[in-house]
Amino acid sequence: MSAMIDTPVDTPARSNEIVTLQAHILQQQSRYPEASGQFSWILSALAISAKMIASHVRRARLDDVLGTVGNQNVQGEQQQKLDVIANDILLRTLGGREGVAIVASEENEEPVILRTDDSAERKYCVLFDPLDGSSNLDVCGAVGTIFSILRKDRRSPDPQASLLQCGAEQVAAGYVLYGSSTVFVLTIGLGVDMFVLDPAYGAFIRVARGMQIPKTNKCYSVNEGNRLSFPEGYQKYLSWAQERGYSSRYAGAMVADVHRILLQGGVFMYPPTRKAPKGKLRLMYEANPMAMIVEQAGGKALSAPGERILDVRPTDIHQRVPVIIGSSEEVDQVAAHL
Ligand code: AHM
Ligand code: MG
Repeated sequence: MSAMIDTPVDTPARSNEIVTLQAHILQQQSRYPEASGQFSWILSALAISAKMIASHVRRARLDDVLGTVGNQNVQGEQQQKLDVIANDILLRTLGGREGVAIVASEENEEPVILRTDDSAERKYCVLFDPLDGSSNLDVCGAVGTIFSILRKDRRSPDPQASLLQCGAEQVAAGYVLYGSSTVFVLTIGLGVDMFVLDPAYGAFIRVARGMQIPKTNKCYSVNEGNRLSFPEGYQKYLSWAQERGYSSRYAGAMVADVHRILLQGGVFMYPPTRKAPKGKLRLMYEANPMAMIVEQAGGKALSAPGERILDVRPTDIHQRVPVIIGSSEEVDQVAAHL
């Protein structure tokens, strides 16, 4: 367990503990004696989904599920076969959890209303991108799942309207990176913790607590092929960074790019382009959860200078937003050029 990063709350005697994601969730739940356990059940559904999707990703070529199914999703993009499989897994695991009222996915035009009864129990909305960066699959590149959890607004008569909350209202957010190992990164608003799937035991093991993004790192992550169609400020920033010897790293999957930045620092951007004047990334299930994780780790996440992603008021569950996210000083540098 030498990779374990401990927060000051761990005594030396406890730092050698082996803690699974399941045990971690129960530990967190025990801090809230009034908790019904519904929220923990939702996290456990996400954990089992992650294991199932990881297994499908590993076998994608063997099972011949690469490529597209010939449909377009609501964004007008080709759905990959594994996009559909991952979406189905999440809908089925979350569907069995009493605490989930509504799920909304990148792959479904309309949110799925699972439960409308307004019992005294608190209910949650779960939003997700089941397989982010899925075009990487055909070349064995990294892909990921991103999720965001909101409280269902009991006062709202329209169940869909209760989804349209600012990212600052999220009660939890996370992502799963299917890379050289399967990594589960989670925040419930008490810092950021990281778990790695041990394939020998089929369990996510906690490897880092209270993660902090380095304040600075001379590295940017952006699709530079679009440079000439970025607003001028972004182009000036790129020239500024290149003059100062910055490195460029771009995986084509936001989960992989943001994960690198969480560990090593730097800035990830998806600016407005001529083709996508509001940027490409989706606010509710890509930008918001990543912004919560990055802020919880001491970084910054902006949609424009002075505009926190987490404060953007949504009007549509599939709306897009420009993204500048990462180390605080690197995000400030981008914003200063805009
Ligand atoms: P997707 O959810 O349809 O896979 O699209 C999102 C992905 C991000 O993961 C990634 O950062 C971006 O699209 C890459 O887009 P581009 O190919 O335009 O650079
Ligand atoms: Mg995506």
